[in-house]
Amino acid sequence: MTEAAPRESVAKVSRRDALKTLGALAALGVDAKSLPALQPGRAAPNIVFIMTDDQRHDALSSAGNTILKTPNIDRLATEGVRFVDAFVTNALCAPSRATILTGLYSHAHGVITNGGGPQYYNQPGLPAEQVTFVDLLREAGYHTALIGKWHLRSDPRGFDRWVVFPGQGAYHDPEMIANGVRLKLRGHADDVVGDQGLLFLRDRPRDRPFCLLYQFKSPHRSWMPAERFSRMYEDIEIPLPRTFEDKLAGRPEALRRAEMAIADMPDFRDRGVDQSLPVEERKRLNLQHLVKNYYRVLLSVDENVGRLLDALDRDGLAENTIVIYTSDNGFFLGEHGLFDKRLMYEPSIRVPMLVRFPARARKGTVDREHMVLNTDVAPTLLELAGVPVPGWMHGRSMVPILTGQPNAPWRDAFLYEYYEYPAEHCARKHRGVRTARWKLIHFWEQPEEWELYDLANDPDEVNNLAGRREHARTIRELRARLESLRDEVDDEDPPGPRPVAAPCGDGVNTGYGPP
Ligand SMILES: [Ca+2]
Repeated sequence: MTEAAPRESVAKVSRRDALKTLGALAALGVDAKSLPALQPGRAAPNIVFIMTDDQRHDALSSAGNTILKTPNIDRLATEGVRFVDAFVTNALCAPSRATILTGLYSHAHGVITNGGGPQYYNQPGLPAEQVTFVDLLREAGYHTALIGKWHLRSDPRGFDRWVVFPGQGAYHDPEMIANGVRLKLRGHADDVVGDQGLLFLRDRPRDRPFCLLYQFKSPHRSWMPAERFSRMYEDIEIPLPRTFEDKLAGRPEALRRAEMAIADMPDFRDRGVDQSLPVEERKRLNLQHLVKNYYRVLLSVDENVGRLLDALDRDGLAENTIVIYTSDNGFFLGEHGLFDKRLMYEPSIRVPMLVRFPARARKGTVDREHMVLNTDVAPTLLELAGVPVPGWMHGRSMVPILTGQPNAPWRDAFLYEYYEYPAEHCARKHRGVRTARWKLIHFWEQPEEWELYDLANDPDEVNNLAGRREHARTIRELRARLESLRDEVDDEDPPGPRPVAAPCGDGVNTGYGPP
C-alpha cells in the first residue's frame, strides 16, 4: 500500500473487551443515534451484496466472455463501475468469505481454511470477537439479511433474517436453515435463493434501510444446472486455454505435486467421461464438461440476479441502493492443465467486482487502474452507509474510485496468503506479493520454493524467473515489499525454525520432510 494502514496491535485486547461490553460502534467512540440510518427523514442507502461461489473474473459477458451471456449481471457494469483488477487475498471459500465480512486478512480473522485436512477439522467458524460490517450496519439501524451460501462453520450472526444452505448445500430441492429452523424447499438452488430474495424485499420493514447478502452456491463444483439450461452449449466446442498443455517446466515441486490435474478431476466420471480413456482424451473431455456446466449454472445465477434487480426497479429502490457483485475466489478452467483454485495464479485470484450505486457512483465505467481486494468490500460499504470505518480493518474504501476523485492515493501492491495444507488438492502453504507488473510467490515451509513472473511480458505465468541472476534485484525488492506488506497487517512468523511441509496425498510427495 502506498499509505501505511493504521496500526492497532497495542489496542487489540482492549478492543475485544470493549466490543463485548459496549458494542462495536461504541467501542469505536461512535454514538449510533447520530448515524444516517437512524436520522428521521434521511435516506441511508440500501445495500445488496451479491456473491457467487468460484466465479472467475471473465465468466461474464461484460468482461469479454463470448460464449457465456450474462445480460442481467452486465447491467451492473453498464449502470455502474466494473473493476478489471479485482483480487481475493486467499483463494478459498471460507477464508475469503470471512475476509469480506471483516475487512481483515485470513491470518487476522482466524478462518484460515475451509476446515479441510485432519488438523483443521475442529477449526471453529468466525471467532466471536471478530466484528463484521453487517454487525456495524445493524448497530447503526440497518435491517440485515443473509440468503444462500454461508459456508462458515458457526451459525450466521448479525442478521435479522437468515436463510442458508447447510455446508455447500444441494442443487435440487435443497434443505435450508432459516433463523435456526431447517426447511426443505423446492426447485433449483439458484431459483430458491432468488425466491427468498424477493420474499425478503416484500417482507422487510419499510422504516429502515436494509442490507441483504444474496449469495449463490451453484458455480462451485459439481455444477448441476437447472433443468432449463441442462442442454445449453451441447453443440459447441469450448476452446482450450493457451496453457492447457503446460508441462510445468521450471516451476516448483510444490506446484507439480498439487493434485489439481484436470485429467484426474472426478466430477464427470458418471456424467460422460469414461475413466478408461487415455489421459489426453480424458483431459479434453473433462474440460468440455467442466466449462459447459460451469457456464450453465451461471445462467441461472444471472436470471436470479435479474429478478432481484427488476424488483428493486419496481419498488423504486434502485437509485439509492448499492449493489455489489463479486465472487469468493476464481477458478482454473484448464489453465496449466489444472482445475480448482488456491494457487496464486491469475485465474484463481481474480474475481468479478461490479458496483452500481446510481445516487453516487460513476456509471458505465471500466476501471483498469486500481487493484481492489476482497478486504475492501467492508470499508467501502461502511463508508457509503455513513458508518465510520474501523481502523483495524485491513482493506480500503473504494469510494474515491467509485465517485471518480482524481489522483486518490491507492495501493500499488498487495499481499496474498494460502494455508490449507495438508488437505484436499495438496496445495502447499504459500504467500506472495503482486504489483501491476510482477508477482513473487513463496512456498515458505521447507523445502522453500519461489516463483517470479513478469506479468507484462508473461501474462500466462509460464516462465518462472526466480533464480535468474538478471532478476536478482527485482527479487530482492519484491521480498522486501512482501515483508513490509506483512508488517502492515501484523502477519508474523511463529518463533522457531522454519517448519517442514507435511506429506500430502497419495504418497507421491512424501519426499518432503521426515517420514
Ligand atoms: Ca469458493
